[in-house]
Amino acid sequence: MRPDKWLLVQPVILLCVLYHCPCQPMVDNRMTRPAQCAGQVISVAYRYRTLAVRSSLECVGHCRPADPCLSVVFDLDNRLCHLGNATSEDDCSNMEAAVGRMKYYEIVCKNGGQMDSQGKCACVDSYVGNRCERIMADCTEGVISGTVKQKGVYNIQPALASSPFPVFCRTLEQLSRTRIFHREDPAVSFNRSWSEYRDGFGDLSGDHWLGLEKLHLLTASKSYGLRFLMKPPNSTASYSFFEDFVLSDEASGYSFTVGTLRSDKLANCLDGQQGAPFSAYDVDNDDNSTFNCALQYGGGWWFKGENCSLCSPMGPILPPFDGMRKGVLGESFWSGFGDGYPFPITMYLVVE
Ligand SMILES: [Ca+2]
Repeated sequence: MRPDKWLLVQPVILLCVLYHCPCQPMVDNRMTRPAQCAGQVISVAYRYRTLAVRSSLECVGHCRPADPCLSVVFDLDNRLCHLGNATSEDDCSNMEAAVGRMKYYEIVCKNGGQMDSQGKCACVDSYVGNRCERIMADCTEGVISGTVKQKGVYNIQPALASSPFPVFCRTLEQLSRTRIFHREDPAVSFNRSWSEYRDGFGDLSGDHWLGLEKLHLLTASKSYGLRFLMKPPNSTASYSFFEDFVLSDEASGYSFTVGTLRSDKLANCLDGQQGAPFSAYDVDNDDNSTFNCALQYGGGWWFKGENCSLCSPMGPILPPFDGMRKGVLGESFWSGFGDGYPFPITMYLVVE
C-alpha cells in the first residue's frame, strides 16, 4: 500500500477500534445479534448484573455458560456491560429500545447446546431447534434432531402441553418410539385407580403407564400410530400397529379411536372397542349393565359392552411366572394369543 493511502485508512481503523463500528464481525462465535431486533436491547427486567468494561469483546467474555447469562448489553457511552438472563426469544418480545450507543448480543445455542464446526447448535438434554430453544415434542423429534442418541428417559413437550414431562424413548436407527406403557415385572400391580391411570404411575425405565392425560396431549398435538409389542419368554416378538390413534380428554372419559390395523401378527385387541372411554376399578365407563369390567378383570382398560374386551393387558399376572395362563377369571389375557398371557408387553406411539 502506498504511504499516502495508508494515511487515509489509518483513521478508519482507529475509529473502528474505538467505537466498534457496525462493520465489525461477531465478537464471539457463541454470540449473535438478532437482526429482527435492530435498535433494541434486552429489557432492564432481564439484566441481572452490571460490570465496568472496556470493549464489547470483554463484555461478551463475561457471559459464561456456567452463569445464568444468555445475553449482554454493551453500553459504549458509559463502558458498562449488562449481563442478561433472557434473550429476544426470536420475536423481540423481551426487548426494549436502546438508550444511547448500546449493542446487544445473545447466546446462539441455548440450554447447554454447543456450536459445532459447521456453525450449527448441537443440542443436549431433550432440547431441539436451531438454537436449542425448546424441548422436543416427542422422542422421534429428538432422534431426528440428534438430541436423543440412545434409549432412556427424556423430557418432551407436545404442542398442547403447558409444561414438559418425562418419557422413555426407544431408539431404532433413525426411528424412535415414545413409550407409553411397559410391563415386565409380575410384582408390579396395574390394578390402579382412575387418578393413577390419568396421571401415570411406575418407573419410566421399567414397568409404567405414562398417563391418559399425557396421551391425550400427545395425540391431540400430532398424528400418531399405536404399536403393541409382546415378547414372551422363549418366543419371538409379536406386534400390531394401528394408524391414527387419538385419545379424547378427561371430560370425554379418555375415549380412543384408531384407524386401520396395518400389521396383524397380534390379534386385533381393539376390534369392537372403538370410541370406548377408559375405565378403572373406581370409575365404571364400560357400558356393561351387569358389572364393572375393570373390577372383574383387575386392571384399567378401554372396556366396552357386555363382553368388556378382547384383551386385558393390565390384569394380574399370577405365579408361576412361566408365561402360561391359569385360566383364572381376571388373569391378564389377549384373545388369539393362545394359552400365554400378554407379557412382557409394551405400547408405543409411532409418528406417522
Ligand atoms: Ca359397568
